[in-house]
Amino acid sequence: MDAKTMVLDKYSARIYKNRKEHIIVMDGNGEIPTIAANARSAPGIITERGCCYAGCKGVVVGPIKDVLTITHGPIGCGFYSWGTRRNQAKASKEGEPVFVQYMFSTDMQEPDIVFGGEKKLRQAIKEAMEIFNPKAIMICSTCPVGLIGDDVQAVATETEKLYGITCIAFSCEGYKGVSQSAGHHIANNGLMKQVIGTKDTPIENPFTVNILGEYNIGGDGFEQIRILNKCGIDVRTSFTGDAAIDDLKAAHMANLNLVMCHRSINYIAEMMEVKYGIPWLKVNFIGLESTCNTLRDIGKFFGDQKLIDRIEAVIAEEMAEVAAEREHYRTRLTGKTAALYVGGSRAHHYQLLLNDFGVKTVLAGYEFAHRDDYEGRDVIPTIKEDADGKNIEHMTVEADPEKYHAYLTPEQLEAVKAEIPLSEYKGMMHGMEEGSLVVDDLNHYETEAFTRILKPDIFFTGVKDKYAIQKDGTMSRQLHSYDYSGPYAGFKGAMKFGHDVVMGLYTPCWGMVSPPWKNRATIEAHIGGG
Ligand code: CFM
Repeated sequence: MDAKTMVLDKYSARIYKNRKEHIIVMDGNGEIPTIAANARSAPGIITERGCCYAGCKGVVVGPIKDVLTITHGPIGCGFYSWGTRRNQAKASKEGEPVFVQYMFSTDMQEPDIVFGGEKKLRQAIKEAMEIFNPKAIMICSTCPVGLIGDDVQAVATETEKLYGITCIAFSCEGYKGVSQSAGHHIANNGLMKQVIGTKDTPIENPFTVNILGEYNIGGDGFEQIRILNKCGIDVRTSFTGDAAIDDLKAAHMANLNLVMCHRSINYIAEMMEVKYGIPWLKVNFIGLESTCNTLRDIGKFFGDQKLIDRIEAVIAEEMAEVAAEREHYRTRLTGKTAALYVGGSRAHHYQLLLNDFGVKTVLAGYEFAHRDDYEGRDVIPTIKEDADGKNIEHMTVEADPEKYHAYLTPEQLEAVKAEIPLSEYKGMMHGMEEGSLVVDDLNHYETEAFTRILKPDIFFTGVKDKYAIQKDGTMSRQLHSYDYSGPYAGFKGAMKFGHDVVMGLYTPCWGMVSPPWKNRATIEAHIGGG
């Protein structure tokens, strides 16, 4: 029996039918198979996914450093999303605030649910203004806010008038959608409508870019900016790691958008392409080869010989600097196998970094990716505008010309066809080896089962499943937070990653672990009596 059948075999007929579409064995014939993705998790299954609020506040809005973000809801949502993502930030200049270390919440209680929470929200904003006097406030709603119908948008409009600051409310209640993904979309629409393009700061360098989908986890963004600056490329802002609100406002004044994490931000990339004519390039700074390819792509895009030469010089210098260390890790890691299960882009990016060290990926999966992240396809920008041209909505449609025509006005269609190259995106499945597994929305049972069957040397995943895997005797590292380490991006980051993996794998403990469930009962049941 193959691994997929062995794992599915334990399910009831209904769940079997559902899950078999989410688990793909790559057959290596060059064809990209279809996978079921972005669908509701089967009820009762222990999924590793997060919620819409996590995608909006935790991922996109939270890292903006000088914006005060208030979680409107009961205290748990704010508390548990506090500080865990390790998105780093440093003050733009002395005296500028950094709010990412804080957690602000309205701490809704039962009476607020019964009588409405808007009063408490207004009070929280008043306090925030008095104590911190921020340039901008963002309000992120959690489940009960939508259920009781608090008008957070009205409170935001009122706040803007009252205090003369930017205030944006996001209706990102946790229950919306099937995962974090809906929250990314809501956050992207909010930033596009109310932030990007609201301030003009002309560029000084013809090679000025934004990095979209870079959240500076463990300082990844710092390393990317270091490399780009060394090549003579200016970074206006990243979205949204270490981002300042004024830079985000002026993000429309850049020559190119680099898209690191496509899943969380493709909406903004496409909307900026349509609205401001800024093309975007899918990039990857995770892995040595990938970083070199990315820099060369940027050089090709600008087509400037001096820039191209400088990029080649930087690549030569940086690669020479890491050569000996890379070899040290490579000899210790070649032939090892890995499983990767992360959110919506890292299971792809990290396969390429592992390749640099000779590590083969036997299983890769995403929590909330859409089919294009797995399969790759043309993603077509579509916009809708209201009378004053402000209400831009985004929809991702598959490469179907009929649908495409339906969403664009004829003039927009002509503009896109004539001037804007449709950006193509290759998904994770391209390049995955025959026999390797691709699993969407991998759940707790499947994590344990695949670990035992495939016996990977390392399982890269997150905090929810890491410790179960380690107790079973397999090393696990968190690819979301980097386990207090990082950066892992760029040249220096790749070395840090190699160091951490070698250190973890060569710890002799893995063969000595004896999990409690192997030699004693972990559940006690009492039958009858009482
Ligand atoms: Fe993009 Fe991310 Fe990811 Fe993501 Fe995330 Fe993350 Fe992730 Mo955790 S934005 S999709 S929602 S690369 S928080 S920095 S590690 S699941 S693979």
